[in-house]
Amino acid sequence: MSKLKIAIQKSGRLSEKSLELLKQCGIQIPNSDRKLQTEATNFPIELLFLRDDDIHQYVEQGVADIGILGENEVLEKDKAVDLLERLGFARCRLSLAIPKDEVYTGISYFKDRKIATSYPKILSRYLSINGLAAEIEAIGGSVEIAPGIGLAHAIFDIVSTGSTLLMNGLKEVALVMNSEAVLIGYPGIGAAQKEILDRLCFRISAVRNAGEHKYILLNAPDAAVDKICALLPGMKSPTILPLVEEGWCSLHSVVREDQFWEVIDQLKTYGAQGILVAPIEKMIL
Ligand code: PRT
Ligand code: ZN
Repeated sequence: MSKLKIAIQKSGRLSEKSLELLKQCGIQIPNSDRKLQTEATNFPIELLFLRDDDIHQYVEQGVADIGILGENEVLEKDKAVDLLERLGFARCRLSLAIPKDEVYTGISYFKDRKIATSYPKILSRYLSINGLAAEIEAIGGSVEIAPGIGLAHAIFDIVSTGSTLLMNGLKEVALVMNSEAVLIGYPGIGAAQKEILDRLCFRISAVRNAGEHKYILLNAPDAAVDKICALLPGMKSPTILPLVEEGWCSLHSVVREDQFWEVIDQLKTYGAQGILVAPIEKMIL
C-alpha cells in the first residue's frame, strides 16, 4: 500500500509540536526516541526524522513527499517546493538589531555597515528592495555575539521573546518578516500520495480551525437577537432556543479566538447574560 512520507525535525523547536499536530489529527505514531524512521499505525504515513536544515532538500528531491519546516528556512533555502499550509506554531520574527546604545536613524542606518546573519538570502533581498548597500557577513550561528566581538555592526536573526538580544546588549530596530512552521510539499508528488495528503490536510485544517475558534453559549433578550446574530454569525448561522422565561432565548455559536474579547464586550452592551465559552476539539467547515 502507498504511504505518504513526511519529514519532520528530529529534535528542536519544531519536533514536539509537529508530532502533536499529527496526534491531534488522530494519527498514532509509535514511540520512537532513537529511530530515524517510523510508520503510523492507523494512517498511511511514514515519518522521517531529520535535521531541519535537510528537510527542504529531501522534499525538493521527492525523497519525502512533505515536510514541516520554519518558513524562514523555506525562504532562505529558496528550493522548488510547494508551500501547502501554515501551521501556526514556532512563531518568531526575523529582525535587524544593533547595539543598544547606538542611535537608530531608520533603515538608512545600515548603509555601508556590516550585518552578521545566518539568513543571507532573506537579508540580501530585503536590502535590495530597500535600495541599501550593506555588507552581509554570513555565519552559521551565535549571531548575537557578532557586534560585541567586532565582527559586525549589526545582526539579522530570529527573535522570539527578545531576551537573547537583551542579554547580548542589542536592540531590535527593524522587523523584516514573521515566520511560523509551514507544511511544504514535493511538486511532483504521486497520485496515491496526493490522495493521502488531501486527507491529512483536511484533518489539519479541522484541527487548526478548532484552535482558532471557541464555542459560545449565552442568554439574550429577544430584542437583541438580530444584533447578536450579526455579531456571531457562526458556521452557518447561530442556533436559537427559547428560554422558559418569557422574552429571552439561548443562543449558541462560534467565535474567533482573536476577536473573542471585543465580541464579549459588545455582547454585554447588547444585554447578553450567562455567557459560557468552551474549547472546540475539531471543526469541519
Ligand atoms: O538541530 P536542527 O538543525 O534540526 O535545529 P536548529 O537548531 O537549526 O533549529 P531550532 O530547533 O532552533 O529552530 C527551528 C525553527 O524554529 C526555526 O527555523 C524557526 O522557524 C523556529 N523558531 C521559533 C526559532 C525560535 N522561535 C527562536 N527563538 N528558532 C530559533 N530561535 C532562537 C534564535 O536563533 C535566537 O538565538 O532563539 C533565540 C532568540 O529567542 P528569544 O526568545 O531570546 O528572542
Ligand atoms: Zn538547523
